[in-house]
Amino acid sequence: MDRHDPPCTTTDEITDLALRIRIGSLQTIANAGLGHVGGDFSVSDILAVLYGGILRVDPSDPQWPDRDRFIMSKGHAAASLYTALALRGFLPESELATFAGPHSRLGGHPDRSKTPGVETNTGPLGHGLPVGVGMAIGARMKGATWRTYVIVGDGEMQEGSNWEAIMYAAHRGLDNLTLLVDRNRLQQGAGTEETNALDPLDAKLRAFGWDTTVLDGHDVGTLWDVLRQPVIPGTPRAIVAETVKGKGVSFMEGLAAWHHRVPTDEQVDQAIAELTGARS
Ligand SMILES: Cc1ncc(C[n+]2csc(CCOP(=O)(O)OP(=O)(O)O)c2C)c(N)n1
Ligand SMILES: [Mg+2]
Repeated sequence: MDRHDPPCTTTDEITDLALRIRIGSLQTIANAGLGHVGGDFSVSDILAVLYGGILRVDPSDPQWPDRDRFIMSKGHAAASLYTALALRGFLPESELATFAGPHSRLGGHPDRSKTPGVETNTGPLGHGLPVGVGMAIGARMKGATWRTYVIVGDGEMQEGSNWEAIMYAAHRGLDNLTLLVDRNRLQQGAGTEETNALDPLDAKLRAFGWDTTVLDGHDVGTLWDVLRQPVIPGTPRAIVAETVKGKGVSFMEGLAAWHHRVPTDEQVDQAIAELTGARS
């Protein structure tokens, strides 16, 4: 093991990291009075697997040229990304308290010029994957072995720019690119299927030439296994991670209203009690 390797060696450690990402995101949002807790909680297990078990990065040298690239294209889930970066050592955990405040390095949406470990600016949906395709092509041109990982929201998959990127990644045979779709079936104010249906999403990705796996996005063991499997040469990889918006908190799960509602102090306490209880 060298200092670039991810820190977790067991699924229990990844599960614990996911819990810390959820609690950190919740407190960050409650403190700032803004954020997107529902989509932070749907993606927390995926972030824990990536930062805990997959990504080779260097918190002491965020621009290390051989690092894996990770793009949180659903940039509204910034609080979970910042928490994951803090827990991996890119930021002091205490800095999370500055989220969205004056002069903070941690804006409401990620900014690569401010936050160590952020690879590209996101927030306007539909741009992270096209940038990731460019990064994967860049790696190929340099003969580099690092991988590019992109998380998109499922509502975000309604953006046409993604489908252009998906088509081109297959055309270029980018087997060094992994797309993870946070398939929580909700977007800002309603369900994805009633707004602009995506199903059958996996069949569409396969038809575009991607090696596609559908799995439970809260099953960290399975996700970790799939991400460590050898790639199919010449084929980009997609994972449709079926998730629940607000996962882990009874009064948030599956409710569009928790897309960007801010919890009260009482709700924060109840949520932490449920999250920590669910672990034992
Ligand atoms: C181009 C663009 N249009 C609209 C928005 C406003 N917006 C922010 S989050 C969101 C919903 C995204 O839904 P989804 O991608 O499913 O994310 P998740 O459910 O994981 O929160 C919208 C419409 C935006 N950020 N960018
Ligand atoms: Mg969604």
